[in-house]
Amino acid sequence: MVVLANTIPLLRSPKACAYFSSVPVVDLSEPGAAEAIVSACGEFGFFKVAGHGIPMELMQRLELEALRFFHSPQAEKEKAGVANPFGYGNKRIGPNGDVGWVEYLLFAVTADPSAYACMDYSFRSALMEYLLGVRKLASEVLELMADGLKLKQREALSNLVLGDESDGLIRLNHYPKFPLLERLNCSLTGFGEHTDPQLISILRSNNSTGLQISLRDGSWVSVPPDNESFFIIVGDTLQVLTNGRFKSVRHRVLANGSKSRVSMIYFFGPAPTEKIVPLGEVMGERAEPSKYREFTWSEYKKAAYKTKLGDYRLGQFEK
Ligand code: GA4
Repeated sequence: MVVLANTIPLLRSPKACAYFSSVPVVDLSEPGAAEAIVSACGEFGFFKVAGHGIPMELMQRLELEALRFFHSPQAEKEKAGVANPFGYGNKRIGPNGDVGWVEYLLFAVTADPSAYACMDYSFRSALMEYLLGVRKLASEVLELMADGLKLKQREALSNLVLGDESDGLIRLNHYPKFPLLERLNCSLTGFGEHTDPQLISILRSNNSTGLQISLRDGSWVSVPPDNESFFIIVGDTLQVLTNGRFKSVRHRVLANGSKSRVSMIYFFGPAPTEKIVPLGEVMGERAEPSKYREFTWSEYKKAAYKTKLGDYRLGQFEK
């Protein structure tokens, strides 16, 4: 009864949501990948990556380790420390009252294994290998993106988020089953709608539905799951760097209750002191004025943590 009472604010009546059957898919090993990335980022702020070369075994290992953690006793999980913002979180998202039908682990990415001391050896090593693989993927994607944008320096974007001082985060989300939902013919807000503050986020999930994105016309579509691929989400900072040419995509997760969902998302942010302004080359080509005032990543992050999940965070930085 207590569980139900606590989750009532998260209940949503089912609204038919179209399947997004035309998710742009970019095969990194094929010619034309750079152009396909630029076109998907402009139209949707979202695409799927195939041909990425990351072994399925690496993804599955982390998924199983995460599930083992989330199925351990509550007291064990809480030993990771209550997320503030890092650690183990249960239903509470961020510091400003947002809630969702989700439990998670959130950490800063570092090469120092002691940062993940709350995990046992096999969990930690699966995580660290996964992070290495996804970093390599990020550098490939961002270099192709720079090619597609015709930037002189291919590493202009990847250097921003892969340097020693860069601000990467890893989030492991578990949306538990909730069998009663089917009988109520309802779904639950797993993770409310929002945009990601960083440049890009790379998401991988098990084969369960739930992720939805908002299209340009404001309609919501449900993304067919694909546990062999990665989804790239354009964040606010990349929107600014491209002066709005790329869109940070609003997305959310609705839990259907019949199958548990596990996702892992690596958020690629720049160094705290990095100045964020539209790239000269992107502006030059289009000879347009900057739509945003200059800010540092640490300013943006500080401002973001004062907002609610669904707020339009870029508003404060528009000219
Ligand atoms: C959204 C994207 C990432 O999950 C995250 C989130 C962060 C958090 O959970 O601590 C925030 C949210 C996210 C943006 C606004 C603030 C901060 C919760 C919240 C209400 C880790 C991030 O970087 O920003």
